[in-house]
Amino acid sequence: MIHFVIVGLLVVVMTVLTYFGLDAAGLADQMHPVAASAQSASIDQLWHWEVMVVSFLFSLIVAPIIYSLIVFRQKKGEMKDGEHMEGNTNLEIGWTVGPLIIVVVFAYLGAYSLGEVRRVDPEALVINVKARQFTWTFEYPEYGIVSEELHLPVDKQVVLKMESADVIHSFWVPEFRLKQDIVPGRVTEYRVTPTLEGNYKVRCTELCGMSHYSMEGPIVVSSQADYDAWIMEQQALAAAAQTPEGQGKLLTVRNGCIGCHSVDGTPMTGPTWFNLAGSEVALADGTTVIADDAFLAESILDPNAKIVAGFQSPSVMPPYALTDEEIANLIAYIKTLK
Ligand code: HEC
Ligand SMILES: [Cu+2]
Repeated sequence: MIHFVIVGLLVVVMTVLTYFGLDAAGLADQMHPVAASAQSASIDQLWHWEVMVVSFLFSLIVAPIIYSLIVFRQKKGEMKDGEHMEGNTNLEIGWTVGPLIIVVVFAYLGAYSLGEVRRVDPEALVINVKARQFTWTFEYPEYGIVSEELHLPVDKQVVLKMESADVIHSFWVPEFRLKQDIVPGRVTEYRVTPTLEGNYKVRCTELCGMSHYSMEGPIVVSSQADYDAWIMEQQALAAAAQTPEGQGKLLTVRNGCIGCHSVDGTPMTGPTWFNLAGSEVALADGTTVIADDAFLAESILDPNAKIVAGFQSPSVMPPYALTDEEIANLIAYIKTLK
C-alpha cells in the first residue's frame, strides 16, 4: 500500500514539474504569440488543458516505471523468478474507463471550440483572397479595391473567401490562431474577428514551390476610422490608376507578378523590370534579344518561348492568359520603370 501512496505522490510532483518545465521551454502557454482574435480564446484554452493532461499522462507512465526499476530491482543473490500474476480486473477497468473519459471530455471541448470558431456573424465583412505562387492579393468587392495588404477593422468579423490560382496554399496568422488551406478549384472560407489593433503577417504554410518561404503578406488591424481612411485612400489611388500605366501597375498586383519581379533592381525569383524595356537581354541559349514590345508580350503569354540567361528551364513563371489591352497596359507600365 505504501508503494501506491509514494508513487501517487511522485506522479503528482512529476506532473507539476513537467507542466512548468514545458512552459519554461516555451511549449505550453508561454509559447503563444499575442492572441489577437476572438477565436483564439477557446483554442488557447484547449491547448492549455491538453498540455496539462499530457504532463499527467507522461508522469503516470514514467514515475511508476522509474520507481519500480529502483525499488523492485533484483536484490544481490536473489535467484527466484518474480511472483506470477494473471490478470487484474480493476486495472483493466481503470485503464479503459480513464482514457475513455479523457477522450470524451476532449471531444466535447474540441467540438465546443470548433463551434466558437465557426460562429457566423451575418454582418461579416467579405474579402476575396487570391493565393498564387508567391503572393497574396486581397480584393474588397464592396469598394472595388485590390491590395497586397490586408486591412481589417478591429472587433468586426470578416470572412475571407479564398481561392488559389495554381497549387495548394495555406493561410496562417499565428496571432489569430486559425489556419485554412486554399485548394485549387474550390473556395475555402476563413472567419476571424480581430480584437487587437496592430501589424501582423499572413504566412503560407503549405510548401508551394521555390519561393514558398517568401509568401508572406502584411495584415493591418486598425480602428474603424483608420480602416475607413485607408479604404478612401485606396479608392482614390484606384481612380488615379485610369491611365494605361496605372492599369498595368494594378495588373501586376492583381496577377501576383510582383511576387517574382522587382521594380527597383532587387534580385528576386524572376529578373527585375528595372531598366528592362529596350535593353539587351541575354538568353539561356546564348543569344541575345532586345526587350521590345514583342519580346515583353511573348514573355508574359508564353514564358518558355525564351528563357532569360541565369533562370531555370522550364520557366517557373506560369503562362498568363491576358487580353491584348492588358498586355499593352503591362508593357506601358514596365516601360516606366527606369
Ligand atoms: C512564379 C514567379 C513569376 C511570376 C508570378 C511572374 N514571373 Fe515573369 N518571370 C519569372 C522568371 C523566373 C522569369 C525568367 C525566366 C523566363 O524567361 O521565363 C520571368 C521572365 C519574365 C519576363 C521576361 C523578361 C525579363 O527579363 O523580365 C517578363 C516580361 C515577365 N516575366 C513578366 C511578367 C509579368 C507581366 C507577370 C505577371 C502577369 C509575371 N512575369 C509573373 C518569374 C515569374
Ligand atoms: Cu503558398
